[in-house]
Amino acid sequence: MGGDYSEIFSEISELLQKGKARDIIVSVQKALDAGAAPADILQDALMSGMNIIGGKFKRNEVFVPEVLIAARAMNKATETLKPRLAEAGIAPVGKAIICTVKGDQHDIGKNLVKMMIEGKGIDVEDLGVDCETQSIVDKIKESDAKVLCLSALLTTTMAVQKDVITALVDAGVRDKVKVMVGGAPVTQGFADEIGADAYSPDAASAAEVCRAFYA
Ligand code: B1M
Repeated sequence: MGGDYSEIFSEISELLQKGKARDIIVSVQKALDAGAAPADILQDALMSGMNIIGGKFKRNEVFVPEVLIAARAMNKATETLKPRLAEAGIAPVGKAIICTVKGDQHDIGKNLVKMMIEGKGIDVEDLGVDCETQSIVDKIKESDAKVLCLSALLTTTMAVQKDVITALVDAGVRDKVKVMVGGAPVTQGFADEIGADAYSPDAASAAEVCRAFYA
């Protein structure tokens, strides 16, 4: 540990931006073999590459197809990191449910949050993206999950997090679960306003906050 990984990190970032899913797995493995910390690969190679793509997307320098193949490469790379990010040997302490809300297709952040929560020894059921509010409520009714994690990446879909909480109240199951919200446009203030139990700005703190509900 503690070596200079800047060259391999920029290689990974470049491969992510080009959407080279197969090559990126090889490079991530190379970085791991060289002793780079999984959390640094995630932050300084993958997330930084995704931020560059995000900036280009915003400036109309790249378009949805390019972002999609980059996202696919990101998901492949994080799958490679998953076993190394998880804390080994912890028996499951309970169950959580995660999804991206209705109208929202973004899943990279959700997948990272899921991975980090699993790393805390919690079983996570993933309902996917663009998840119907009613199906979330139905799942909560039948499940013994203690925490519901809602991700939203669009200013339009963050409002759906509130709809889910309202639907849980209407169905009489609001007290069954703690609701944690997150995603780039979401803030602590918004979480308070909609009556969520918790907010987290990133995947690592989401895992900490989620784990605390099982204390
Ligand atoms: Co979209 N997109 N996108 N996009 N996209 C953003 C979000 C945007 C900011 C880009 C921009 O304009 N700069 C913008 C939103 C603007 C806004 O609403 N304020 C935007 C837009 C406008 C759109 C479309 C409307 C574009 C269009 O079609 N015209 C469209 C909407 C589709 C839909 O969902 N209905 C769209 C589509 C897409 C793609 C499909 C092409 C692709 C998604 C592919 C996929 O996810 N499989 C995509 C992508 C990749 C992005 C950017 C570039 C990257 C998002 C990402 O994955 N970041 C994004 C710009 C950006 O963020 N730089 C952008 C990396 C990820 C690790 O971070 O998801 O923030 P993030 O997750 C973090 C935290 O937020 C937090 O932890 C994670 C890790 O630390 N977190 C939680 C997330 N969920 C949490 C839950 C928690 C706790 C923490 O508790 C439950």
